[in-house]
Amino acid sequence: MTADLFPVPDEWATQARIDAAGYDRLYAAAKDGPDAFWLEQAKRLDWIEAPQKAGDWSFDEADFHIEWFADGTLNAAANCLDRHLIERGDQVAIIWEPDVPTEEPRRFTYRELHAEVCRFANVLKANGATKGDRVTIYMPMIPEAAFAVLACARIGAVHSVVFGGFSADALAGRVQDCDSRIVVTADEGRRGGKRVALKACVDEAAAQAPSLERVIVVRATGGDVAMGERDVWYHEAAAQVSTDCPPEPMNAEDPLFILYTSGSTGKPKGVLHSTGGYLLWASLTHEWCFDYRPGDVWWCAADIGWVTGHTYILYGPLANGATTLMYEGLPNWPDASRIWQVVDRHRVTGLFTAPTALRALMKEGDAPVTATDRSSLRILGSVGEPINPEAWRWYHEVVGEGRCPIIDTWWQTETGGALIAPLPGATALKPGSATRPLPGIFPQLMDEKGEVLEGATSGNLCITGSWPGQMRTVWGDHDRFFQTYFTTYPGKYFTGDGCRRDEDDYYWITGRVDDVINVSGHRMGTAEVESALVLHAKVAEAAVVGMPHEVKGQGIYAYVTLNGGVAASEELAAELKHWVRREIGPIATPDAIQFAPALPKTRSGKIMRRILRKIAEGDTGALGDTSTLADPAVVDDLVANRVG
Ligand code: 6R9
Repeated sequence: MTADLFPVPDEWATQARIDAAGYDRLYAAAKDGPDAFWLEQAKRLDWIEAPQKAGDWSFDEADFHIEWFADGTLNAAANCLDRHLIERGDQVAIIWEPDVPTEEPRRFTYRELHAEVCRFANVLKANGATKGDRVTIYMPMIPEAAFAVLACARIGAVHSVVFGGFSADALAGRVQDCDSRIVVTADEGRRGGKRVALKACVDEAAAQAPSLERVIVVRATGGDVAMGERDVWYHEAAAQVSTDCPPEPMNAEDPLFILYTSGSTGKPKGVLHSTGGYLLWASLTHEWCFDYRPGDVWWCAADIGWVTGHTYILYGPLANGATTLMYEGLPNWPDASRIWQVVDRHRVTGLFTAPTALRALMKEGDAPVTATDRSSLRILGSVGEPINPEAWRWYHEVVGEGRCPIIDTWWQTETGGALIAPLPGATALKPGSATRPLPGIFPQLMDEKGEVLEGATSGNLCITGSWPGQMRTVWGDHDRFFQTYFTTYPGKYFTGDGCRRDEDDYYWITGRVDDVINVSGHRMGTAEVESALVLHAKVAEAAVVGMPHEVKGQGIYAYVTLNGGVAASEELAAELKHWVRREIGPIATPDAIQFAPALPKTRSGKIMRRILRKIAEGDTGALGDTSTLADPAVVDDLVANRVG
């Protein structure tokens, strides 16, 4: 397969921070002298005690450990705020664009943001939060969400941001898992003109989360909420505290945050990131990949409930002293021009979004794009799922008018920041490829037998060594961390992704090879959806697989076996979709439900997901070997009654 090559334009090669030779130099330096390389890179952070040690790690079972800059001391919030005050105290740090376009944006300079964060930190302290405590943040995309995150970092509390679209049950599980005593929330959220009752969800979650003692409520919409014993209005508490709050000195290895993410088995895992290594990776990759320079207006159009929001709305840009835009709403509301209108309104220079958003916008045609100016745009990024070449080209040609490099960044919650991505001044682009590994990243492709594959080939993507932004553990379950990522291919970090490497050593991520599906760029464990389904009184058994979806990338296809005597019906299918939505959240809503008298199982009782995937994909002519099935006739029924 030959793909088009988009060489680095001359003006990029000459003006970007890193050109092709620069990339080669950095890559070689990180490989040949990692300690010196990383200690040098670490100087971009402001250390209270500068580290003398770089990486100290082993992926082997006998000696498993991962540490970076372990003798260094710093504070992440001070790196994002205090150190900018002298040089750029009056520069805008955060631009907040409201859901409703007729409302005024809000802007916070570094000085103002510093004061707001200190105030928030003092409110947390006044409510008992101390270093090491876990604080759950369940917020809409309002500035106070950023204040809360940075306030935790300032006092050394570990934040756990839970996406505002998750249900009360999902929230309760996450609060309990890390024993949060404090939840920060808002009365309501707003998105696309609709309101989300966040505080009411917290109340519901509290009933199942005995660790929860205090709920700090930001008044965002002014909507009616019930305030009880454990609840505190943020604005009332804020009026009682000062804006003076010294940053807590933290060891580089002290935890900065937990972020729950879906895996192939069990409940979502609390991915834990460190203070020093994570912050360095966030700052470095934001500069490398997006050629960040002073004066840029950077817009990462993610939600802070996902890792992309953590790294590229907050920590990376703010550590670099950038102006970062935070948007409350949806890219296509009130109409398909909105995202480009926001670009024009704030003269955005760099935009970072997901293929699913691009595909949805693409369907509306070019007119909503071309009706806008977009001349401020210099660079365009993509993240969250493989970008199909058609969407890539549209992004490049229609949105960027051929002028802006497309930076397709491959990474994961676990990796902290981008690992495989082009550098705009260094890397020729191929539509659909995340291109080349960043300096310090050593990928390997493996076959099913555990052999390393060389050259142009396809296999399972591993990373052979550690990098500063790597997760440090699964909260409360270090063994699960080791088992999940380091046992499939001993001595290597296994990503869970499949990947092709071409003759130019370019990497093409093909998607998950485990039971994780990627719906609109959001990770969803099929096991989670299955557990939600079987909680319903009428459901005996459920198996969930991904299916191709034009806009979402993957959709959720659920096979459901009903309890004896229960009749299948359209109404029941709708009820089950609603049920899952309530149990987990709207992003988990199945796109298709097929009622099945039985599921295809091996004689040992294992569900043959391979067959279920094929049927969901509509690829029923190539089901492969079904001879190991306990009852091959089951498959005929499934094929005959496929939904869609
Ligand atoms: C950052 C983020 C991680 C999974 C990852 C992979 C997929 C992310 C991608 C991509 C192809 C890209 N993924 N970026 N696949 N090209 N540029 O999305 O983190 O939510 O943890 O998801 O997303 O499958 O393993 P997370």
